[in-house]
Amino acid sequence: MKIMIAEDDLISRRVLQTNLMKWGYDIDVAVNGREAFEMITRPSPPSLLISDWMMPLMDGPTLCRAIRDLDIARYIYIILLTTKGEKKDIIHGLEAGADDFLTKPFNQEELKYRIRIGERIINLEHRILQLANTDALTGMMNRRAFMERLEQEIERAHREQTALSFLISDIDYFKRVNDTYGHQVGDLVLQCFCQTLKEILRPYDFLGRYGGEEFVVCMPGTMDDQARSVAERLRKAVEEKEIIHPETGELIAITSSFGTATCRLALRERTDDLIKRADEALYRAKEEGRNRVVS
Ligand code: GH3
Ligand code: MG
Ligand code: MG
Ligand code: MG
Ligand code: MG
Repeated sequence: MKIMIAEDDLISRRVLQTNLMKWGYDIDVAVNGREAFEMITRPSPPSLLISDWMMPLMDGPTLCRAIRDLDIARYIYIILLTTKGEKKDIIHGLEAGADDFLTKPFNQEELKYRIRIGERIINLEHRILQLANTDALTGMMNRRAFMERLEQEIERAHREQTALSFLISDIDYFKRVNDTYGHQVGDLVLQCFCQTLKEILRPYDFLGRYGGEEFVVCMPGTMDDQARSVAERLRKAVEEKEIIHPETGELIAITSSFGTATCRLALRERTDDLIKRADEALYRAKEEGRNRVVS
């Protein structure tokens, strides 16, 4: 876990640095509030901040408030260090968004265990986010998380005028798989299907489970021809994949259909319309006989 120290006093900073290193943490150091704030807005911010109250340029409570006003994905747990032990100061610090505080001079062992409390909360948050965003069966992004990310990517595509394609895939006659082999084997087939897609996708493409046996892929920076060829590679990989029945050893063959659509930048196309076009293409792929890609 990465901890940031924001402290203008050299001696206090050194003591904190030494102890945090001894306790095994990664450390970022800032010598005043403004520097701390700037570092926090950069990529890979710390999970926990230990901040002095009195600092030049920006004091601890102001730093707290500025961090809480930021739109960042992860919560930063803040411990304020203060010589101000009075109730009204403590309330002021907590009001500004601090999670905890220690009155200087403080016991280093106490700090160690207060950091532990912060770690527990951060880990819980991490776990909750993971559960909220992940599909339990496949481990992929669930529909909600995917849609959130897709919205962001479409916004970016419009802002930067870069291509973006989207595809939706649906396993053909999946109900038969369930009917023939049972729901548990159906689940396994879903996992294999998803894994097959994932292996072929490029690092910047992202995959989500849209519904039962429907998966969606966002391909940033991808034009329509490229999107079709990605979909075609996925289709072929699924067709060629040999899924082995875990008990009987039988080979279970599946195919899948794909609809692709490329975002219409000139029309400032919205997410709903892009999905609708891909969905209509998928519908045609089914109509035209399945195991194919339609755009
Ligand atoms: P089509 O080619 O038209 O797509 O036919 P299909 O049978 O795949 O279509 P349909 O959408 O009618 O059936 C999808 C089936 O997927 C029905 C549902 O029971 C099954 N299903 C949805 N979610 C799960 C799941 O999590 N596990 C399993 N085993 N089956 C699921
Ligand atoms: Mg100070
Ligand atoms: Mg169907
Ligand atoms: Mg289906
Ligand atoms: Mg379906």
